[in-house]
Amino acid sequence: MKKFIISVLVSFFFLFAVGCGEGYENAESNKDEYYRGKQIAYKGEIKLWNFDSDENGRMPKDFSNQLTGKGSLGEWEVIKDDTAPSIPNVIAQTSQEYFGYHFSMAVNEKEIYDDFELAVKFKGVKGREDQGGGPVWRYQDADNYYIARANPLENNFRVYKVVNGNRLQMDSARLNVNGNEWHTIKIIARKVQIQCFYDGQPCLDVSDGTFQKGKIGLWTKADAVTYFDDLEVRPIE
Ligand SMILES: [Ca+2]
Repeated sequence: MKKFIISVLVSFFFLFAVGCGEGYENAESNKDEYYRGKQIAYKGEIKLWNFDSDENGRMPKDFSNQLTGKGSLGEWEVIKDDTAPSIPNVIAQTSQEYFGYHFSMAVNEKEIYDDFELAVKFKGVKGREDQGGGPVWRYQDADNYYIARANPLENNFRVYKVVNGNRLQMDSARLNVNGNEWHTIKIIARKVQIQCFYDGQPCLDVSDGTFQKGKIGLWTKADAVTYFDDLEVRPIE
């Protein structure tokens, strides 16, 4: 009985300490054992995009406006935000047109990454159909890439791959995603292993080898108005 009580208490501790519900356990069988537990060895330079010296009202330097699905391009622009993690600027997706299956992206055209640690801060501002967003990586073109996003309307955090324009969910975790607050999504991509963190907590973990390297960017869905700041990438061995 005592053992049972202790195990229940431990389970509750992990449930609340980790902050990610269902989904993480489901991913256990997908873990890439070779990379699990291996120390991360960094290489090259850390790149940081804080958008603070980019011109307001325009797409930041070296980024392009991209779209998967229906409708017209989103409206990405650098704007001032007093709550920005690095002031004065953030990059924002401000279009509120709703087209259904419609993913709007700001893609960096300068850098190509294979294995890396990527972090970005985001704030879900509004959206009736959808809110929130997240980073894309190993982007080949507007129909082929990986993406992880957190959604304040659904209170979940998910990782997908988009192949030939079809979005396929790979893992999901339930958690509280508060709108109008800044949160951090971090991705560690090592060969086929993909780990996704929400506010520092490991939540999603999958193994997939569809894309080995590519561009990085930012992503929103439907009519989500979302701000992003401090996109940082650190290449790893
Ligand atoms: Ca900034």
